[in-house]
Amino acid sequence: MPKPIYVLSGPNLNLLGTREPEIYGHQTLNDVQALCAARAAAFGCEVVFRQSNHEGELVDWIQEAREKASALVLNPAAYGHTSVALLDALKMLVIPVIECHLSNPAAREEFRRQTYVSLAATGVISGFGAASYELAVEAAAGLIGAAKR
Ligand code: CA2
Repeated sequence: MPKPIYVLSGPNLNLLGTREPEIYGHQTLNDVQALCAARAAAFGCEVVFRQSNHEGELVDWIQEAREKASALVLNPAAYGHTSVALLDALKMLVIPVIECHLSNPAAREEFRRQTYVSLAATGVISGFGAASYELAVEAAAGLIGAAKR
């Protein structure tokens, strides 16, 4: 089995499913975790699934992914729009990086239309709700050469 696919989520996503369901859907982050694990398993892969409200903790996990992950799926949440620290950490990775968003930030407020993370991402998947994560895991599996079982 390849190294796990790291799936990291940024601030406030621990509250997913509790508000703004018209934008973010009804599923909780636990539901999203189960979907990611199932999609990875279909490709013979595992996920390490974590969420943090703290920028530095996300930086630590991105650094950890350099050694321990085969690919990284990252929903940076609001830090995507603000954090040069996340961008700098991502630039040190040689593994595929899939940026993922539940909503489609490009169709929302002006301040959401760009992310620093995109500058270091292999690709971006946005706007499909929880399925954005599943699609991102599938993309990551494809990029590391994992075949569907
Ligand atoms: O669409 C996404 O996944 C976002 O990354 C979500 C962020 C937002 O700042 C980005 O522009 C787009 C916000 C996450 C807020 O977390 C929630 C907490 C409770 C219910 C719903 C979302």
